[in-house]
Amino acid sequence: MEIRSQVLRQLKSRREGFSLEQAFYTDPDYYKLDLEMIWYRDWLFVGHDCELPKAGSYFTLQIGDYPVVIVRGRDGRIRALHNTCRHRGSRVCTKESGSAVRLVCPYHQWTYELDGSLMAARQMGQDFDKSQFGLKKVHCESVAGYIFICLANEAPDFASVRAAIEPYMAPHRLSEAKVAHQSTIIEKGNWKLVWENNRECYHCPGNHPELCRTFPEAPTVSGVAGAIDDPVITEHWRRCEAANLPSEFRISPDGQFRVARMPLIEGAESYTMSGRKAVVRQLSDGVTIDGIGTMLLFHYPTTWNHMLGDHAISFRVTPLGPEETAVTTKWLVHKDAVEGVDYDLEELTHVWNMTNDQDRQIVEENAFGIRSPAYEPGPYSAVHEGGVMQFVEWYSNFMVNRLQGDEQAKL
Ligand code: 3BY
Ligand code: FES
Ligand code: FE
Repeated sequence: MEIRSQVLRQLKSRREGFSLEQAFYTDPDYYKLDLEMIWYRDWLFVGHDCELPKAGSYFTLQIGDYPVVIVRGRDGRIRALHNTCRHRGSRVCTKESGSAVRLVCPYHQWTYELDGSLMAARQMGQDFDKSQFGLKKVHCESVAGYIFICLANEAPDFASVRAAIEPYMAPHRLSEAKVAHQSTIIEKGNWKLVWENNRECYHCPGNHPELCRTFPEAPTVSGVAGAIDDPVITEHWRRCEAANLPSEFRISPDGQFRVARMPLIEGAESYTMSGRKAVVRQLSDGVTIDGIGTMLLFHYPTTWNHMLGDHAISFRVTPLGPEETAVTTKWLVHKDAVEGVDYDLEELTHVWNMTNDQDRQIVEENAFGIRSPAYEPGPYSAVHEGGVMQFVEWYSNFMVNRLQGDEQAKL
């Protein structure tokens, strides 16, 4: 309990425009509180519809202490289930991904239907009521090819997220795409450092030579302010919207998610060294013009994305510990695009493979320095780090609201 009031006090008296106190980036108890307040309660992006092509396709993941399996049912619906057997609790699905006719626990072979209901349990006696022992359900929603789950008993509203982001994502038809490549890197730093780094491009010129060939370093592109006053951006929106691509910058009232279609550097079509498209086969026929730049979507705390004309890239953040975070990147292309014919895998993935590794090094050095007893919160650049301030603001408000809400609920 003590830790809750300490965090609440610190967040309420935090110095605005400055990074957080050390403990928020290092302390196991603070990390546990992040899990409880955010990760176990809010909507989390986990993967793509197209990764579950048929009934019985599944993938698993771990959120803090919760193992979860995402599976497509015989009815075509995607569901999320707690991956803990209702017999004695063994993990049921042990592989990262696969395909199964039914979900069979490896321990004593209790057998579950793809919707989680218990179908068979050997020798449990006459009176055993199978209907009481199905795998527990996790809230699950799919929007424009993106699967979100929520571990809470009662999930926060998702309809407003869907309504805001679906029109921006839909033209890219990502439910019909395929994952051409994926990578998972481990960054030795708190999940919030991964986000803080993502939310600014102040670090780009000094660290991302490959990305900077095509991605503008302007804070109006990656941040949360000023886009509307930037004539290059507003002209980009006008042109894209005329081609039926929703583009204008939109951020949710609580700051948890944002969509905006932003221009790349003049003449660039894609994140390649040449700036030319990496995939010959257009991702979707919903995109009818060239030069659409990148549709940027972030949704805290799990995902940021780039949707281009020829491909899309999704990023998923998973916390592994107080100072360890996994970042999974997926490159999505047209489902019929053929490697070696329609795209060269090295060309498609090079820029972001390099960028991810550069960001990993930055985050790890950041974490290293923050561990110093000499660390104290430092000032963000008002010009370049508005996006970081916005993330920290969201985090802080979110934690304060939840912590205060819990206190009130107890009264
Ligand atoms: O991936 C991104 O969206 C961010 C924006 C600025 C730095 N990084 C490239
Ligand atoms: Fe799953 Fe026994 S723990 S069948
Ligand atoms: Fe970066």
